[in-house]
Amino acid sequence: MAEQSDATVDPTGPILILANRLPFTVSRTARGLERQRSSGGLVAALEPVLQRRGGTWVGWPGLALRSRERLERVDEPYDIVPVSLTETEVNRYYHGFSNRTLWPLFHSFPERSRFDRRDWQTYGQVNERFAVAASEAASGSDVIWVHDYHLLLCPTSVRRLAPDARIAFFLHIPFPPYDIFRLLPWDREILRGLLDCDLVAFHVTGYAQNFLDCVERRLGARVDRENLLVEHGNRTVQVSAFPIGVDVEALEKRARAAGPVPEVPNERVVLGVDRLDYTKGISDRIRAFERLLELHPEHREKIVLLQIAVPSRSQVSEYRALKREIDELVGRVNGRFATATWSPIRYLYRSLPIDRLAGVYRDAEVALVTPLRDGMNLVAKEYVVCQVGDPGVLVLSHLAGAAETMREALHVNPYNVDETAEAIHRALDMDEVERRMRMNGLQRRERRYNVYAWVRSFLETALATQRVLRPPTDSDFAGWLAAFLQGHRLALLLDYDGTLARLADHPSRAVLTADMQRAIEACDARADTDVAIVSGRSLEDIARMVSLPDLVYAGNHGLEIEGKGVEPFHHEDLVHYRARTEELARELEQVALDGAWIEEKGPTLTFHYRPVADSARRNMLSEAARRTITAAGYQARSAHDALEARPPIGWDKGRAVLHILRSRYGPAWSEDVRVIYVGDDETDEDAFRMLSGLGVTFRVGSADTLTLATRRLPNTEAVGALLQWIARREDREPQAPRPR
Ligand code: ADQ
Repeated sequence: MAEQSDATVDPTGPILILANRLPFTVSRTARGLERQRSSGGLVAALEPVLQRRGGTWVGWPGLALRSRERLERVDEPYDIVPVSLTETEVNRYYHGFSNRTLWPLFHSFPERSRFDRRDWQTYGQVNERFAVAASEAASGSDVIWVHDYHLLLCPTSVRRLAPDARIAFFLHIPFPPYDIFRLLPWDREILRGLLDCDLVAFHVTGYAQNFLDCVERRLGARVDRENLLVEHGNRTVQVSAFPIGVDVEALEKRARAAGPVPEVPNERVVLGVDRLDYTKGISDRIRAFERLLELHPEHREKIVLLQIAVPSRSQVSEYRALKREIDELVGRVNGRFATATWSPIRYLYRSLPIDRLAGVYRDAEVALVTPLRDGMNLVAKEYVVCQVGDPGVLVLSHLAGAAETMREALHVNPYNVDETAEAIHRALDMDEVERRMRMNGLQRRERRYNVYAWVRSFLETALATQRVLRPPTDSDFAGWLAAFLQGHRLALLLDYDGTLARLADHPSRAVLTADMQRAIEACDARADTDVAIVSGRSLEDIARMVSLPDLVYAGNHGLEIEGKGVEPFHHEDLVHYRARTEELARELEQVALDGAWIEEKGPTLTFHYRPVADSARRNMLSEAARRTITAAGYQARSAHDALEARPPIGWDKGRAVLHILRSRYGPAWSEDVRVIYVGDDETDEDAFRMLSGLGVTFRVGSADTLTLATRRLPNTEAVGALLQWIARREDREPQAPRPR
């Protein structure tokens, strides 16, 4: 990264920022609405970009605007779009889902997380509202940049409203490991929301890897871990890590300019600065300080823990309880060690203006930044850049994102009170040479990668030409399947249309390529592999299309099954329904207009509307067909540009798969045989559900609909490659059980 300290981003088009809050806080006073500019580094970094490129900031003003109140543009060089929220919305979306569900869960405190369906619904509605406001304001924007955990679903709505927009997301808090994220009842919806972006970014690579784990395991999405890419629908999403920085020059200037600060006592200062939040580890820090005074009495009366805590989220009961806990702890430690002239802890429960804070940072000999979990932690960085005099020492939790880059700090496990106490002792005793070496290293890095560099590198990546995930290769297949298949017999179950053969205008034209046919044959020719084709076509039709006599075939979604090694099966109600289905076909002729047509398959039929040119007309005809099908008591299932009408028999591809496996391998099949199922449409979901946890299932195609399949494959070519790998792979023979 080139060293640059100003906000140079090549100016081209405007950008749109979408964040929970506007860059200022609005309050209602006797004089009307007043706004106070946010002093945070994020606003300071983004404003110059908006100034150069033009743009819009969409966010909640922090209070419910009354009907006639307006937020006038004052001196911002960009547009402000306030999103108004009602009190209930603020409670459910902000205090509720954002701060009581996502915040604790993402910080790995699942026991504090509350899962409330109504909060979730409001969260969705409010996210939609933000997205509508953004898409109305976005025209001409180069990129829509969505911030943080309040707006995880926004990208989906923005993508729907502005399909060609470049959407990028940055998460300011950690992205938790799979085991924790998985606890969220709406985890898959959140992942899909994020994948509607072009770029999804985090502070550190650990969070990016967690995200990749989750999309791979919960959505079956294909990921490239080396290049941090995810395939979603027909797009490739870039995942990335950009550790946020601070406005180094401005802070340094403040630290130099600040005079003596009244908050700083005469003793040597050990400093804690945080929002009052249970993730920040304030209680454990106080306990560690207490332990230090026990273990090293020589520090008594010479040092003070200056803890400055900004009130935060006091509407949430956990935060009020935490406030009480800290008050009591401070009282206890002070009561225990205080002398006539000295108290060990000075505790300020308030915010300090940034100029004063810079002076406090400058004068503290040790900073204790010991969160139990933190996305990055800016206090660690602010402390470092304000060390303009005799350098102090940073004690840093290894559970803060900042620990990934701030290597010269003294790292501690914040839960380990003894270790933290010893680290404070070491910091207080450290000689100047070591302190200078460590602080110089930390400062150099923060200068190089300041908040402007952060914005610049984020936008460069967001605007870069998009990369495409390469098709899956043998090494992917081996990674997914080799250990699973090792030494076992394989039942390979394959759908036909859209899986083995590309979809065509007419079913008769959806033919197998010669390569695909050879690959299927080669799989079945292996002594350890049996292939079955499971299709919605009639049994006779599917057997003719594949033309490999040794396979098992299931036609009509498994209502009829025949082939080598299985008990032939024809559902007992078939005869009864055949006549009824013919009747339904005649009724459907009424709506088979403009080229739509009916494929009769004996007991089932398919209404094809692909040839209907006009899309409004298509919708109308398919809806009319759906009504006719359901009125006849049949199930209407969507297929590719078609509707399947199935008699109301409790039978589907899942049941068919079970029949094949049981009749071929016996009731203990799930122990003896490995199962792979590959399919491309909604009717295959029944098979994925049946095999969930029992086999490996693949959903083929670029549709980004939710699937129960284990993994996704992009197209029939990828299926061909998979089958070739299965046919060719080396595998040891099934092992005989070891003698006891
Ligand atoms: P926060 O959880 O708010 O941010 P942090 O990064 O530490 O945590 O930022 C806190 C900010 O508040 C700092 O700029 C600090 O100066 C200021 N502050 C704290 N106490 C103060 C006080 N008493 N008076 C005045 N100012 C005070 C979230 C994530 C972090 C991530 C940031 C940025 O939780 O992990 O680093 O976003 O992405």
